[in-house]
Amino acid sequence: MATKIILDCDPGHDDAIALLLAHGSEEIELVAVTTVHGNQTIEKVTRNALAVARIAGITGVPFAAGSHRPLVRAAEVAESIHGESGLDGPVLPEPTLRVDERHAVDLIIDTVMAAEPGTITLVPTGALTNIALAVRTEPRIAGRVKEVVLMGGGYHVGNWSAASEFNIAIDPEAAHIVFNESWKLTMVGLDLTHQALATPDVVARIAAIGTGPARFVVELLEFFGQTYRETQGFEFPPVHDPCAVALVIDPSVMTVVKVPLDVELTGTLTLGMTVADFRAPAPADCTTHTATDLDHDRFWALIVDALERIGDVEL
Ligand SMILES: [Ca+2]
Repeated sequence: MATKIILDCDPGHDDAIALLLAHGSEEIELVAVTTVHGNQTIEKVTRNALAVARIAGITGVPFAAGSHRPLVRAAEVAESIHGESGLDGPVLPEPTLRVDERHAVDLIIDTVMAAEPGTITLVPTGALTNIALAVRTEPRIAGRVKEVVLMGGGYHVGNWSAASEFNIAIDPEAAHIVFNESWKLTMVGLDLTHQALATPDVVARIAAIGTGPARFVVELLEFFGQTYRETQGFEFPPVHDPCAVALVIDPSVMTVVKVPLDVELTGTLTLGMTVADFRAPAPADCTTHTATDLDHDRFWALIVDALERIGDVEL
């Protein structure tokens, strides 16, 4: 049976690919999409999510807009990576889906509380503001979700600072709430996602699919590749967010280890760092995990499969 997920995202080039992967996978049932400030403003990322829905042919799934800023800190956006629109590169169609009237936090709570316990997986690929607010508003969701599989953080690597990853760094307080909840949590961080490089052979395989959604992904990767080369010194861009979706589709696509994790809130150099304690075997009551090693070929095969299953979509 397909795993039901709520994708909480800030599209974002890699978020857009994560959305396509979730939609195109037989192993996933996308039950809601929620947006959060991050790569761009909430208005822009919500519009982008709806445009991707049209490109992918997603219908019948509620899309709700969420938090416009972090819990405590001033909002930051990643314009240097994702451009002025948050999804620069491809020409985006006008969205046809209308955004849900509910706030993302309410849609998350409604969806989890209405479902059978243990059936909904939360997949956050942006700042954790919505997820933190949802579990503070309705604490019972912590015991009702199946698990949280998030893209963010890293145990050795940072990108927004030397020690912190963007999604965690821009709202560390929210991340602290989410990492310290009682639910099972898996961090798919930069140590893992920096292995998910869109190498030229991968881009060629996607281009060869020849459909509208595949062309869209190639255009995303071209823009993303350029900004990653210019601002981060990467030869090929790491495609972060689909890694979290891939783990839900196929747990054998990466190695995951149980390890105590926490989020630094007071460091002067390390604010927003996700600290993993690898000193000893994790205690029995540890609920946090981190991904370590990616099967690169298997990962990209999942993306190609999903795009082939989506096929061509009439715009
Ligand atoms: Ca993202």
